[in-house]
Amino acid sequence: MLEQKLEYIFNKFDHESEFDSYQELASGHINDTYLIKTKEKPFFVLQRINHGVFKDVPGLIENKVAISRHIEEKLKDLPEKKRKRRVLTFAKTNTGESYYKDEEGNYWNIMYFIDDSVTFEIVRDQKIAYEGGRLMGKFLTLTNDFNASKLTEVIPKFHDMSFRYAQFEDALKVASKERLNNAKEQIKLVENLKKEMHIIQRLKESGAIKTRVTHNDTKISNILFSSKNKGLCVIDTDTVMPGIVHYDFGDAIRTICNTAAEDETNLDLVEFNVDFYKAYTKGFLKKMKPFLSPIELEYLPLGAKTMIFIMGLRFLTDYLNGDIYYKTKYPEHNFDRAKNQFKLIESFSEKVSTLKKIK
Ligand code: GN1
Ligand code: MG
Repeated sequence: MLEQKLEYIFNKFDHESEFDSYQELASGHINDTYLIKTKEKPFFVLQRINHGVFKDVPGLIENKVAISRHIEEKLKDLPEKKRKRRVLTFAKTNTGESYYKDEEGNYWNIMYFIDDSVTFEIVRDQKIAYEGGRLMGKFLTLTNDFNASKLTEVIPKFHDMSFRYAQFEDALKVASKERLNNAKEQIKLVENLKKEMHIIQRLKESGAIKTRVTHNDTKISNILFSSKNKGLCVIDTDTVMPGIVHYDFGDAIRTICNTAAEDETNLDLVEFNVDFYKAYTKGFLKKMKPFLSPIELEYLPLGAKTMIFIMGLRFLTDYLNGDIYYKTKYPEHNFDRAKNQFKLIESFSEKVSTLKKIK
């Protein structure tokens, strides 16, 4: 049934390929993503965009197509084959659109699958952290001259701390007694960190930190590596929109420096890895340093803490709301994710004086 549906959607796109089979790529929390295997390569990635979460899907697709084109133009000196491994290429529908809207109102888009590549959920090797940083830094340098105000804000206030606190405070009012009671400790922590967790936002609002094109979902699983572990291509550009460098630096650090997966329930395994922070930062700044002001640089460590925190806050909020936003695999999944992120903050805080020396 699903197979037939996917084949039907796949054939709405202009790629001259024949559908063979599919495989679900289940690591995302919002959209549905499938690898489409064809009779002859290339393979494709077919994605159903969650339009409950993303209210302006055409705007989202326009954003990512425009960013891909911009990067492609920057890489035009590379041979085509190589270039197509460094930037996402989207296929158009048979009628020339960048997305297909099906009879049920679902939006679909297709990318060419970048073959012979790997992704990671957890980093075990410093070189991966370095390469991840280099690639993210490169992504930001290549998009640095793109006018961010031309991008649709696909989720308004996505990383806005006051907005996320307001959602949390609303969730406290509707949460079940049981969940409120379970999360007592975490709720207290959120309240205690309120002032510190607004520092970066205040700097943004005052103009001290500039707005630029950012990816906004730079977790390690959104970085594609070659089979030789070289950073290849930044993927999942759904949330590309105006932001600040701390969002992308911080969200990558959140996953790269966590010694466990974001939903690991054994919190003894969750530690902040300083060596990976060093390696990521080295790779990132190799590309990005010339584009950063002293104040942007100075606040990178707090940016990391802020992004770990905001994800913990959002998972906790969703838990209190009764799991209405993220995909979950079991009832306490969001709560486990929140506890995991807050444990990472604790470990980060123990090591912060070392991190501040890394520039
Ligand atoms: C969501 O769907 P996915 O996995 O690409 C979320 C990100 C979070 C991430 C946590 C639109 O991303 O903000 O960092 O989960 N995306 C949205 O893993 O909310
Ligand atoms: Mg994403």
